[in-house]
Amino acid sequence: MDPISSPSEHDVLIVVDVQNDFCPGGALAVPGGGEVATIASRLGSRFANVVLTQDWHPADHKSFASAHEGKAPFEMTAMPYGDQVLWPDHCIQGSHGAEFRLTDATLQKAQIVIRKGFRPEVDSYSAFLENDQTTPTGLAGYMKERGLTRAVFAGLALDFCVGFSAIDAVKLGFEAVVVLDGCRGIAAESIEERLTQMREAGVQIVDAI
Ligand code: VGL
Ligand code: ZN
Repeated sequence: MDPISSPSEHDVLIVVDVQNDFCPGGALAVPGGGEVATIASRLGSRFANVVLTQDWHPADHKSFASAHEGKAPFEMTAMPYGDQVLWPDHCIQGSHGAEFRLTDATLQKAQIVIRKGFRPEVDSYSAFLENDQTTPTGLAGYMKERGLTRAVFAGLALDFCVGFSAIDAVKLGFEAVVVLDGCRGIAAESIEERLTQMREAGVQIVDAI
């Protein structure tokens, strides 16, 4: 069954990190990020199950360049779990930038909000596993318990949180679909890299329209 036009009760729409800081005017603005809310809303109206993720960092989070002396945003650093991009301060817990930029319809439809990136020492792109590749967010258990077997993704950013979420979904035994026109990405190079990795992992990439 086509998950976009007629999702089943086993499908879940996962709306990734559609928050003020990832939209124009925000601290880590994704080009065109503000356009995602409308498409997420339209998609969400067709789904019985909607989950939101929310990037949710403490002010001293180690993924922030400001936490590393002499480092600037978008430089790299080595974390105990591997290489890590350093970001501008963004999505700080309780801040305006961390609030959702979604329609009321989507917010009301959401059944659970998975917050991630709240451990100061570990970043978390994927909605399932933090960047150490071992700490679970709880989403896989939630989906299993609810009989949700296929995850359909829209949101921000395609090359980071959406991409790694979809790849992890497949690794964890779910089907994964990314709605390309329901996503926006940070940079052309990382978008290409992630699209290739997603295709290799067996993620289905579709358009909503
Ligand atoms: C994200 C970078 C840092 C994302 C979150 O939502 O894609 N990217 N934190
Ligand atoms: Zn973040």
